[in-house]
Amino acid sequence: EDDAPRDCSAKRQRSDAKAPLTLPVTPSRYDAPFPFYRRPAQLGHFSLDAQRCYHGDARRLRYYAPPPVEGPSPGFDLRDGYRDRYVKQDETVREGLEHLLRWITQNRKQLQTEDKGRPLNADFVTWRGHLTKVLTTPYENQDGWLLAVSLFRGTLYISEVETEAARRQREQRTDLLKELMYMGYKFEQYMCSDTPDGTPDPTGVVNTNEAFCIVIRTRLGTHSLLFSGEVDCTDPRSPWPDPPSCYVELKTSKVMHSPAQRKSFYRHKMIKWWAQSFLPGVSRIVAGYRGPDGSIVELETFETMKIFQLIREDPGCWKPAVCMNFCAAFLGFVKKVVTEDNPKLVHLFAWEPGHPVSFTVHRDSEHTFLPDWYVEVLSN
Ligand code: 0WD
Ligand code: CA
Repeated sequence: EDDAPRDCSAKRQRSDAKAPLTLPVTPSRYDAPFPFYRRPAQLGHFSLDAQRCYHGDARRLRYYAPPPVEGPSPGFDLRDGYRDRYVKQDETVREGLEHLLRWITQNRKQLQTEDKGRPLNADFVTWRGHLTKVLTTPYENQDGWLLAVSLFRGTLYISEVETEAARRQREQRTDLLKELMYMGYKFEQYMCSDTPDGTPDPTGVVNTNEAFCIVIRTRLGTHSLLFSGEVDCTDPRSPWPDPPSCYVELKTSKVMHSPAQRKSFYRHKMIKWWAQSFLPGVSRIVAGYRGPDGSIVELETFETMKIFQLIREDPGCWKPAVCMNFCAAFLGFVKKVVTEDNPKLVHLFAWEPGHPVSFTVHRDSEHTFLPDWYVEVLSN
């Protein structure tokens, strides 16, 4: 009965002969109509607790609870608790796709297809954050990336590998930057409650081990995608009450004083905010603007679907269609290059600003990332 998958991989191998070795990244190459992107559907969720342990439930889901009136000076002190009420996730632990793979094994039935050789009904499995990096690549001129890919039973798994530069930056992070990172999490605590009608408790501890993640299925062009992303909170009073549009993404940014500052914010920061929320269909982003003393001076809500209208007036700005067309091209490139179904084989796709995307091949190396337990469960 498993003639079909073998046939399919044979076809893929034949086209391999013509597989290109690099993929260009120049925005003008991808300046075409917006590609097909199916409305993202939420398949499920999971939580990571204060010890970073997985639970297949919504125990870490929080509720959007903004201060009474949106306007100036909600009076949040984002530095509060940095020294004495902060538990930081251990960043030296490389989790890879682990939590998402666990969710997949526990929800196999709803992901199955007729095809016995292909246990998951998806071309790609990855974290949302990895796709965000791909989307913003045509406009990125600072940070490169490394994405490891393995083809296993008909599905391509994409898992990020930390670059040397990113590791150095992480290890040499200044105190100022560490505090800024804390302030983003503190803002979430000021804006979220643990119950739908509750009020935030800013006296509590900020623990970055905790997370609520949703699992999304969608399609970009010819590529079906299954990915997971962490969401900050759901709005019980959302104008779009169904998941995933009910979620609200919380962000902080430096308060702006001039049109030039706002223009630069739209060009360089908004692209990341847009890509991150657009991918899973999160409909709103709430920005808290920080004053120099670390207090929030103003809140602003952005509707994800209206961001392209804000940037359209600036001809030098990024284009959502370029981001999506590049992502579709990258996924197509990966499909062409990675054709051998083998969980121990890793193609490492690398990109540095100013260069095209290239790749290297690693057999049975330290880059292998699909865990044995996962390979075993999906082989049966
Ligand atoms: O170990 C790592 N270096 C990474 C871990 C890198 C990227 C993600 N992750 C983890 C996250 O902690 C999360 O549990 O994977 C899970 C899902 O990630 P995602 O949603 O695909 O990632 P992304 O969209 O990049 O980030 C979403 C949120 C961030 O919110 P902001 O507002 O900063 O974009 O996940 C959190 C963060 O709150 N987050 C992290 N939390 C702790 N440690 C990290 C990290 N390294 N990266 C992102
Ligand atoms: Ca956030």
